[in-house]
Amino acid sequence: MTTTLSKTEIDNYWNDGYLFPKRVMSVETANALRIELEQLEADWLDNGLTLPLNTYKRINAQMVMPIAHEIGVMDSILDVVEGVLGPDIMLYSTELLIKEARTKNVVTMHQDLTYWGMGEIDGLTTAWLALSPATRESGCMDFVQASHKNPILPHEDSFDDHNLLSRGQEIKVDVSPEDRVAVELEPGEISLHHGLTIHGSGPNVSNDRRIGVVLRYLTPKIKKTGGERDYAHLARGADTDGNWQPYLVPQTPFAEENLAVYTAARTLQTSVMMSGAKKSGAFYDKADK
Ligand SMILES: O=C(O)CCC(=O)C(=O)O
Repeated sequence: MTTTLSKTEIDNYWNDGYLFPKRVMSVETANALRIELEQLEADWLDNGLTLPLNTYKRINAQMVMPIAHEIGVMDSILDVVEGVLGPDIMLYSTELLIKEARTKNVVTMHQDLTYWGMGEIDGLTTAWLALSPATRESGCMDFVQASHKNPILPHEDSFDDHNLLSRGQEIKVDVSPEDRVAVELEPGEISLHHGLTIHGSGPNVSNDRRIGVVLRYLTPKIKKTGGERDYAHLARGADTDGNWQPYLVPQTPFAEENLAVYTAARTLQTSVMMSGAKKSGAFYDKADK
């Protein structure tokens, strides 16, 4: 499948701070991935993992779940990403952002780069792949057009139980309903968004799970400020700068050696992500999300 972006699509990304929908696989392939993922969830829900299964799904799933790494390095997705980041691409994280049917979990409006210790950069983009229909009813994302032209704006932490974000952070800006662009996607389609684009999503009031595979990509030039080198996998091209440590690519789910790297990355990222937070503790440790 050819998914290279046209000049117009690339211009749209930089003007709007997002681009969608872009088909990167057939509906059949997306359905097959969903079945594989759901089998893995069934196999591992109660299988003696140290942390709740949802924690591994929520962040850095690419380090411990082969399917999450394999989706992150799919050529059809990297072709799209190359249009905005260029030929050298690192996979930083795969997050399986699943909202179960008829549940209240939301993602408040925020800018991704707020707590990531990377500054206000253009060299990070997120590809959000739908493995089930992402609709207004199922709690698809909303984007605010051209909001990536802002710096990082003030955010407030709520630590709300129904918020899927690490600190329940919400941007301190009123976003009116007319300024929200609903990112409806069919299985096998992706959206792309810039790290400063204001976005969020509502609850899933539908009768199906909303399954998003959230892929974070960086150029190798990006460097985290301070601290130890974080982990990222060279997905395409060359690592020109050595700012990131490679992680061991998982061959089987939750292998001991992969879990060790997962724990190291979690410790390192928690210290950056939770810096200055009023509540302490590791992030994404709830069993129900
Ligand atoms: O999946 C969602 O509803 C929100 C995802 C999100 O915040 C992101 O991809 O940065």
